[in-house]
Amino acid sequence: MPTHSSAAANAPAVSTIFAQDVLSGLKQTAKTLPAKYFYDEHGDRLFQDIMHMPAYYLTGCELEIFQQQQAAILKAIGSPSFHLLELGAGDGYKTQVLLRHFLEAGAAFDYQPVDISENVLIELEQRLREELPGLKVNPLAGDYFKVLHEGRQSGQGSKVVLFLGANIGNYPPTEAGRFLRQLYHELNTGDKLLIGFDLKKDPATILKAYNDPEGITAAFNLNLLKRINRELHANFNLQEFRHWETYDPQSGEARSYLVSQKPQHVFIRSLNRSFFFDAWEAIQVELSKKYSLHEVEALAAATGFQVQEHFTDSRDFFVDSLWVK
Ligand code: AVJ
Repeated sequence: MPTHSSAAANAPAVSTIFAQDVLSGLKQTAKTLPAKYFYDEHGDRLFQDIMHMPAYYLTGCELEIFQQQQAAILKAIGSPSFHLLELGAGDGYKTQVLLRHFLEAGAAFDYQPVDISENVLIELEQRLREELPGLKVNPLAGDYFKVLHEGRQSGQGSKVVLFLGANIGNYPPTEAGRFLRQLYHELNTGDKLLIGFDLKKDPATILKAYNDPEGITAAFNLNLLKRINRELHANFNLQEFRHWETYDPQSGEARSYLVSQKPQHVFIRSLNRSFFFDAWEAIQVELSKKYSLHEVEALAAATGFQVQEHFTDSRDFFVDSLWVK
C-alpha cells in the first residue's frame, strides 16, 4: 500500500490542526515545534510550578506592578464602564489583583478570559466565582482572534484588552507586528490594550529563568513530546532528548531547544510518517523575546497604537504598557 496516497484513510488525525502543525514543524530542515502546545493539563501544572520558582522573576514583577499600581492603571484606563478581554488568561492569578481593585473602585465592567487551554479556564472561572462573586465572568476557550472578531459584532461600549505575562515574547518580531496590527484592526478608536513585555536585563538573570537546576523548565519543554506521543500516537523516547536554553543579549531572544542525544527515528502514527534525528540535532520549541522600552515604543508605533503610559516594576525588569487605538 502506498503510504503517501492513503494518508487520509490511514491517519484521519492529520486533519487536526495539532497534527498539521507538528508535521510542518518537523519536516523542516531546521526542526521546530510550536510552544502553544505546551499547555495541556500537565503542561498547565508545570507552568504554574514555573511561575512559583524564584528564578522565574516575570510573575513576581507583574504581580508587583498590579499590587503597587492598580489604582494608577484604572485611572489610566479612564472610562467608567468597559469590556475587559484577556488574551491568554491562564490561571488568572495576577489578573485577580486588578479585577478585585476594579470592582472595589466601582468600575462597571465584565471580564472575558480567553485561553487555548480549556482546563485552565474551568479552574479560573470556579475560583473567580468563589473569590469575586460580584464579577461578571464569561470565559471562552480557543483562538484569540476568533473571539475578538465575535466580540466586535456584538460588543458595545469600549474595550480594554489585556495581553499580559510577556506572552507577546513568544512571537518572532515580524509575527508580533502582524498580531498587533490585526488586534488594532479588531478594535475601535479609543479602545485600549495593556500589554506585558519582559525587558532586557542581565543576561545571566534571563538565562536562569529558563534554565532552572530543578529541571522544571526542562520537564515543561519535554512534555510537548509526551503530548505528541499521547495524542498523535508517537514514540518519542524522552530520555533521548535534552533541554537546552540560549539567550542572545543583542536580539533579546531566549530560545529553548530539545536536542536529540543520538541518531534516531521517531514514528508518529497519526501522521503515518517517521522522522529522522541526527545526533545532536535540535528542535526549536520556544522563543521568549525580551524588549527594551525603545523597542516597545517602536512596536506600538509600527502597529498603529499610541503609548499612553508604561507601568514598570521597581527593578525595571518588566513593563505593562498601556496603548490606545
Ligand atoms: C508564558 C510565554 C510568557 O516565555 O516566559 C516559561 C513561557 N517558557 N518558561 C515565557 C515559559 C518557559 C512564558 N510565557
